[in-house]
Amino acid sequence: GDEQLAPGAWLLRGFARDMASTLLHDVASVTAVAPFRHLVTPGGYTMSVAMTNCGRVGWTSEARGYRYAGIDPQTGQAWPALPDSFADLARRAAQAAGFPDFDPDACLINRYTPGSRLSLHQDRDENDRVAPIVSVSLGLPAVFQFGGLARTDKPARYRLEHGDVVVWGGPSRFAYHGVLPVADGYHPETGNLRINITFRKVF
Ligand code: MD3
Ligand code: FE
Repeated sequence: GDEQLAPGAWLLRGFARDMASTLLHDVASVTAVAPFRHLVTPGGYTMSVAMTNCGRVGWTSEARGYRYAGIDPQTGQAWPALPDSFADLARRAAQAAGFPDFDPDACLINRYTPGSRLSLHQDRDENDRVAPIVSVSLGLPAVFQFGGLARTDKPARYRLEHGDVVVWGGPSRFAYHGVLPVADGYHPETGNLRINITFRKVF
C-alpha cells in the first residue's frame, strides 16, 4: 500500500513497475538526442551521477550556479519532448498522492553506476513552490536519505526499488535528501545501473 513518509511525501511502492520497460525504452530515445553527462558543480566538483533532461526546460550547472534552460548547452538544441509515457505516469502518480492537475515542464534523468551518490541537498531551483516533485526509481535499488528542512536534521533512510514512485509535495517539498553510494549488482532491465527520473514544475 501507499506509505506516507512525512506530511506531503508519499511512497507509492511498485507504482511504475508494469510500465518500467516502456519508461526505459523512452529514456533511451531521450539519451539518443541528449546524452547523459557528468555535470560540474559551481564549486568545481564533477558529479558521480550522470544526468540529462527532457521537457520544456532542463536542469544544468554553470560556473555561476544551477539553472533551468530551454537549450541543452552540450548540443545547442532544445531538450527532447517529454515522452507520453513519462507525462502519463507523472500525472497519475501526483493524482494518487493528492496533487491533481500536475503538469510538469521539466524532467531530470539521473544515471547511477555502482559507487555513484548524491549528497544531501534541497531542490530549490524551481520557480513553482507549490507543485510537487514526482520521482521514479528504476533498475538497481538504492538507499535514499530523507531529512528535514535543516541540513542538520538527521535523515531517515528508505530503500527505493525498481518501479517505486515517490511524490514530494506540501511541507516535504523543500526537505533535504540524498542517495547513498549505489551498491554493485545486476538488474535484468538495466544491468548495473540505477535510473531515477524526476518530474518538476519550474514555471
Ligand atoms: C525530496 N534525485 O534529482 S529522487 C534529484 O534518486 C534527486 O536520483 C534523487 O534528488 C535520485 O534532485 C532522489 C527523490 C527526491 C527528489 C526530489 C525531492 C526526493 C525529494 C525534492 C524534495 C524532497
Ligand atoms: Fe533532489
